[in-house]
Amino acid sequence: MSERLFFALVPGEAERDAIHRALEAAGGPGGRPMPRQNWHLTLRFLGTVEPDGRACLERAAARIRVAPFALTLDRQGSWRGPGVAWLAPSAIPTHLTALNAASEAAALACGLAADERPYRPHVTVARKAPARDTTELPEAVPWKATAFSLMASRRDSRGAVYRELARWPLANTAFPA
Ligand code: 2AM
Repeated sequence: MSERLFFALVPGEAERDAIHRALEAAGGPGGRPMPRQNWHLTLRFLGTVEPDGRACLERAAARIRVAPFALTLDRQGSWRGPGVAWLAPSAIPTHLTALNAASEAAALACGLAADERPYRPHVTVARKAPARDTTELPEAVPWKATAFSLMASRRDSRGAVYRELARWPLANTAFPA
């Protein structure tokens, strides 16, 4: 059965608590809030993938070597058209860029089309949100990225439901000491 897939960083409970606090300090996410369990930072959207494609992506992901890294969500804003309210890092760590590039390479190696759009790392916190200028978050969110995940997305009557299919630890060597 085909599935809609994406690679993502999945926040731990500490990060989720920090996102929650940051949203409270900022006066709420606006619009239709994304439920806490849905928060994530997409590394590469993969679209609809058949089981063979998923197996290929999992093999390719298992070969990705990027060390763990820290990032800080310190900005909030929205995209007018889709009404997406988001939190984002103002400084994009080189390791996040590397992980996006490695995800792109995995997608291409598995026969998916290239993603031509610039990578804009963000955590969607609401949909149908009113337009707002990009501003600094009153409380920044520290995030320790120690793993990345393959996620499946489907819609039910309440909106998007995400499921983690696989997770790989971040490590820059095949056999960490
Ligand atoms: P969004 O939160 O900004 O909408 C699962 O749907 C994840 O993949 C979400 O983080 C979503 O980003 C992203 N996504 C969904 N459709 C996409 C598309 N066509 N191109 C890029 N990213 C997409």
